[in-house]
Amino acid sequence: MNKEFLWGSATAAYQCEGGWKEGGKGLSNWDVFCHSEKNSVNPVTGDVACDFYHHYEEDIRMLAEGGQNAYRFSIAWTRILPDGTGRKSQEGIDFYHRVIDTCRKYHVEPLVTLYHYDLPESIYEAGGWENRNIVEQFVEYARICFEEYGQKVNYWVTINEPNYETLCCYGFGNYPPNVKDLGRRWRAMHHMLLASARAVAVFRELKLPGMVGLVSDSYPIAVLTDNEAHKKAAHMADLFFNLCVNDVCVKGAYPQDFVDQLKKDGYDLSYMKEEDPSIFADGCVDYLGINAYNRYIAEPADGPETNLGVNNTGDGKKTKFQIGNWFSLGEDSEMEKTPWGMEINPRSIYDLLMDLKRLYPQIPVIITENGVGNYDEVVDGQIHDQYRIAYLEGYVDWIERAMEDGCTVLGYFVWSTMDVYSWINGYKKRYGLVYIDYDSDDLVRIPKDSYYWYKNKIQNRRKS
Ligand code: BGP
Repeated sequence: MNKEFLWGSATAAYQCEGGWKEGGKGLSNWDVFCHSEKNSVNPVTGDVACDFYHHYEEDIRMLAEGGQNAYRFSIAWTRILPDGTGRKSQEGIDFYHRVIDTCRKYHVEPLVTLYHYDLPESIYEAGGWENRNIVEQFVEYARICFEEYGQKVNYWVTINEPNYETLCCYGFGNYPPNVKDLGRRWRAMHHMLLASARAVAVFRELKLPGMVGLVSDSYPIAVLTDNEAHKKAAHMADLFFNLCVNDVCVKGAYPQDFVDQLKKDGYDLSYMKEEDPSIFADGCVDYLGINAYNRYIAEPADGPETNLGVNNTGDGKKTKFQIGNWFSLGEDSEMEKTPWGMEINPRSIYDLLMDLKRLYPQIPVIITENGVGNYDEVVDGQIHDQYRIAYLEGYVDWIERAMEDGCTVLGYFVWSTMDVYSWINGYKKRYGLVYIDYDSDDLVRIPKDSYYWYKNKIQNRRKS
């Protein structure tokens, strides 16, 4: 097993693969959503995306030439099981064998995510994550992947971001099924956590080498006023954004005050079954994957009203976010923000890592995503993305300080390897170390300045 620090970058199937109807693939809910009228904010699709389906060798080679020794990607459930369950597709299975073998050929460690937002359409139609049947359906899919690739993959992720995904699906309403109903959200998230825990148990049963984790979008929570009401709000925000996922997959149980608050809010929790605590306890992760993008400033809620504003467009406009009776989100006006209102605050990743060390001292962490989306420009065939370099430099620097202060971090992945489809902002919001010229016939790849910066950084770190 690779004991070297993992310096890599990440993508997800729907966002980069394209080939939406190739290789025997079935339709996912994102394929259908992007072709529907509901997709009005950002009326483009991932039908072709970066065409990683045909360019994977080039993309992995470029990643390796950029000094990286690890690549995080996700498997499309619909390539393995086109209908979600039952019939397997050998063509789809073979595709990921080729991707993993290509990683190995270039001495790149694959970190494989089983589920990154794209659900088989038939499962989605039957209620998706709200329907408890999905737990065993996910296990069926996970088992196939573990059995197929388990001897050549050392790092697995069951599920990407149960928190943020369900917030988008059932809170902001900007991901399918596009509703605003937090009760349905908590239910869907519960099933995701159960599915993950059951898949972890299967992984152990198969006695495979390697480690299995879950990727959690986690946020340092800060207050600008240090009084009791603000501290209470910070704790509620921590429950809402972090602890409701991280405690379950690391400690095997929800925080009691989280469940108490859901009861107080009057949610029907009958979907929490008697056997669930033992499923959670048997499915704790080997490591926690952390997607780190943002810090939140907590303030007391100004009443029972819930307001789930979101900036979908990158126009710099402010939006209100409040969970009635829990907390509301404020803003630190001193801090620089991206056009989407995300705070740029490298030090916050240090605070987050120190918090995780305090809460879960036994669990190693991998930073599975960190990066900044922007409108990049090509000037004389080059992309001078100094803002991205400054961002990444700051975050890497603070991660290294956290490691010096005792945090166990096994790896760091930039989001993203190349420009990819952004869920709400399509192809305008770019995160890649490599630029994709979407107007060119063969989707030409151009390394950005940040790609070379990252290469140097990794080389210097290896020497020291
Ligand atoms: C994370 C997702 C990624 C990626 C990233 C950037 O939450 O795991 O898939 O999309 O966010 O998000 P966006 O493209 O919406 O800015």
